[in-house]
Amino acid sequence: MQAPALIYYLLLGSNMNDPARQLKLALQHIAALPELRVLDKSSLKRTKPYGNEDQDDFYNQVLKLESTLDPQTVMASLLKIEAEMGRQRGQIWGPRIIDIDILLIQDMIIETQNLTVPHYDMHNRAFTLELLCEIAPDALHPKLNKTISELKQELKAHRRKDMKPLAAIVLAAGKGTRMKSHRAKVTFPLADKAMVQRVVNTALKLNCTKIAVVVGWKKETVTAALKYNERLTFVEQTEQLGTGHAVQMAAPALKDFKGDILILCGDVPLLTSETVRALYAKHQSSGAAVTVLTAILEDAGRYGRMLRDEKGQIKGIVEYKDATDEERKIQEWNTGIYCYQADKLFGALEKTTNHNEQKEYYLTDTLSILYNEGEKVENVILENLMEVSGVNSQEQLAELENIYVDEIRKKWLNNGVMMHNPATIYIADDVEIAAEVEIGQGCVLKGNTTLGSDVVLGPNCYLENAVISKNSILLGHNIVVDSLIKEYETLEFGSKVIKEKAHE
Ligand code: PH2
Ligand code: MG
Ligand code: MG
Repeated sequence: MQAPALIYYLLLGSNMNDPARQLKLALQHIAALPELRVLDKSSLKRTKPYGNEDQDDFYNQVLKLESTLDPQTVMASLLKIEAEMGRQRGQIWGPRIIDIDILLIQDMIIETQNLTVPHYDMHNRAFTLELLCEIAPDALHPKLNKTISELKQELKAHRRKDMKPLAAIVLAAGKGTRMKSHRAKVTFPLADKAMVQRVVNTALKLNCTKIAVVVGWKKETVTAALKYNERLTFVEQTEQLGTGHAVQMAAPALKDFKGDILILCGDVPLLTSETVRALYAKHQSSGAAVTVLTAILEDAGRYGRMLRDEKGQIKGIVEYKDATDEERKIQEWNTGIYCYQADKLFGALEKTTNHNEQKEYYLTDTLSILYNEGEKVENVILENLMEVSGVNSQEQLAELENIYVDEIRKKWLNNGVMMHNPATIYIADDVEIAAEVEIGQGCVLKGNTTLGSDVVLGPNCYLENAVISKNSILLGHNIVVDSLIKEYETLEFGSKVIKEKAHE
């Protein structure tokens, strides 16, 4: 007897190699599968990357299928199409040529190792609900017991309630004299990405709708160091008159902006989005005019000290150079990372003066100004001081890079990757490595490189945007750039594969 046909909804996604064309190809492959019929499809839309905001935009489309095949068999066919089209397994959040996700299969709930239906996260993704709603507004999400159009409405309402708009001002105008270089400091790379790019990425991860980068010294090189993003704007500070003055330069660019503003530093590259999110959460829940990230050290060196009133509330910050001996004993210091209500920030900045030791307009003075106006000043104390280590010299940059790359290596070592003399191995942050991979001494893995399972890299291989499919062996001293190595391939000692574009 013929099994009854099941209704499937799939989401196709791509953000590589002409994604719209990849989706058309995928649709053809799917339509050609036996015992399966394409009944309907949504429009094909360009969408902002979800989860990994510094990637290129995706294209997405939803399909409605009918098939008498069982879910596992359909899933296996879809995975085969992904593989044939050049998708590497293990590429989870990286850019992908094609991603085919099963969203719904009728009202089934399936939770096995290979297949989770409904898709585990579909109710949180606006682009998924948007497209699915075009062709199946009344389909039911069997776990949440809500229709697609209800889920879509809910997500929208949730967003509106939660999200006062957020913007960021990134301070990137300084020269960085102690780098002893003609280059602008924030353009120096830390693990292959300009420091200022890392800071901008953090702002992007927080969904900042506008990011104003304050540039000055060698401004063209700072602009050029940043990947284009429509949320970025550049404002110029022509004279170095202090942090308050620098932030004020962004006022015209943000004059219509009503919401909160993060202040980030272009030379503090390792601040994590989790920390900034915690700062922002405290800022919102407390209703403060400003919330500052502070830290504690027995001897806080030359950092600005936090001043508190008798009730323990922050009442201001005194810069080290202006501080008395008594104040210099204070252990709590200002990291220079803040979240402000936009109008309070620019209001307070207008009231700052340069009557201080350095004849500068200090951003830090806004805290006492707001406190004296009866505004709430809040803080979050940071534990991991590495995150706010600024870079002032080549030595500090090298130190931070070392720490950062070491964390990446540890992550992969703890995921089943074997490394010979790990300290000599370089792995960039967007690299993906399957378990059971062996990496020889001195290997360099850059860009969007992926290693499939059971790959062996001999010593001193250089890989950049390389896809090394599972079970391949690179004997040693190999170079692979912008290329794909097929499954079970062996590269002889010293052989090179360069820019023979993968999948084309
Ligand atoms: N898929 C992901 C992660 N992020 N973003 C967009 N816009 N579209 C996707 O299909 C997508 C994504 C992993 O499944
Ligand atoms: Mg997906
Ligand atoms: Mg998938």
